[in-house]
Amino acid sequence: MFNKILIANRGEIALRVIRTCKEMGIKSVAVYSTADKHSLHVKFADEAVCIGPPPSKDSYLKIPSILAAAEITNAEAIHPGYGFLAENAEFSRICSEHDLKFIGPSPEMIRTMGDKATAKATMIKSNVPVVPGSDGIVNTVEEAEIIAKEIGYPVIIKATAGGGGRGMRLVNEPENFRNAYNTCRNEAMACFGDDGVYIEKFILNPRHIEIQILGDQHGNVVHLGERECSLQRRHQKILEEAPSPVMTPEVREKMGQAAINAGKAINYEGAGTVEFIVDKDLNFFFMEMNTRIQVEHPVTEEIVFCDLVKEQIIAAAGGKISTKPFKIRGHAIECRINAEDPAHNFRPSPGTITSFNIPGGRSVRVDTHAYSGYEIPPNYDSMIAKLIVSAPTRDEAIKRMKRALDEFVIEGVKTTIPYHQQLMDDPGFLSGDFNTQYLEKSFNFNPDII
Ligand code: MV4
Repeated sequence: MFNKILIANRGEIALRVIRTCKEMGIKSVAVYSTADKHSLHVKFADEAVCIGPPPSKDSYLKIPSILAAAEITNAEAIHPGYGFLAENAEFSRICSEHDLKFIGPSPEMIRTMGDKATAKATMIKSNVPVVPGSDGIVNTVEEAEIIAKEIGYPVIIKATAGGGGRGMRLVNEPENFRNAYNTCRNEAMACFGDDGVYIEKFILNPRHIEIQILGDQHGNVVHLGERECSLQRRHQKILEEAPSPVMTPEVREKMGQAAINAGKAINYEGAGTVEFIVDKDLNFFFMEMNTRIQVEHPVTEEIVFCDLVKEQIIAAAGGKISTKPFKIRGHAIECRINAEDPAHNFRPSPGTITSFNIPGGRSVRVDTHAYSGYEIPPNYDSMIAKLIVSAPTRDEAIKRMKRALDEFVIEGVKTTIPYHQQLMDDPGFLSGDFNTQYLEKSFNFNPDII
């Protein structure tokens, strides 16, 4: 096992990794930009190294500075968290070249899943259901147009280098196809330096359900059930829960096996997530695989009683992941608390937190790097806390979440707490009858009833 791990990240996820390191008896090294000097991840790590000024490109994305921090502290492994360098194949490669274990998959695994057309082709070979469409990237507009006509409109054009909602174009009718195709390719070239695109049938109003998997160097791949992630705005998840309110044991078994096949196809190592879009008849189709620990991993932890970061570290050290069949017990919900103003189109609200009261009580978990007096820098993601509750049933979890949201007091900055409070009373949310379009199309936040 490692003696010392450097965490190449900031905020709540850096603190989350430090906590598991402590419980495993592993020393932790935090890195921080000058803007994060007073963050809790810096205070609670065994050592901390400043790696540069506030802009991410000069600090958390600056590979030479991170390697230097690992070298001077004698760290043996690097945990990348999520975002920043977590899915950077070059970083994974450079770490191993410097005798540092990257806690995550190999460069090849990251590359295969990072190129969405390659990922889809890999899934087809492994019997994972995919959305009907082109056989990989298309070469000419003529070929693309024929495929669109065959699968039938509406179709979606996706950049192979995109993902997470970036580089996509919806086409409702044949007249608009050529224009959309050219625009999509040009934007893909400008954004990613790769203009490869592929075509898919557009699935109307799908749900987003993802399966958590774990893999190790001994060929074990297990799944830990699903997370319901349909409640999003502009491809940003707002609330996640597990299990999904629409899941059945039969579909879970099938989706779980598909996710295991996906992981086995690339000898996956560590924690990964296989994302599916799901139609109203519960047909599911592979979308993307995320080769990292995700923001919403705690809802899985709370219902399967497993520390996913611990499993990541064990897998990276060459150990065996827990393969005992996981049992799902109860229901967990996570609300993302962002320093944003929901009354003004979620505009970021950085600044000093003048008062911070964290909820507590039974089965309430708050993952945060913030505290009373903490100054939220304007340079990074606006998520300042994750509030996770669990209970035997979904109804009880919702009641507990309402209670916990009422106890969560944050003053000095605007937050998404009032938005979540209204969501907890929303009939669509309460019934579980929602999809990826629900928050933007059907749920109306009323800023006057806070
Ligand atoms: C789709 C789709 C409908 N049909 N593909 C958006 C993010 C990326 N992971 C894939 N996305 C979608 N792909 C087909 N063939 C609808 C979406 C989509 C979506 C997916 C998951 C969660 C939220 C979403 C919001 C809008 C569109």
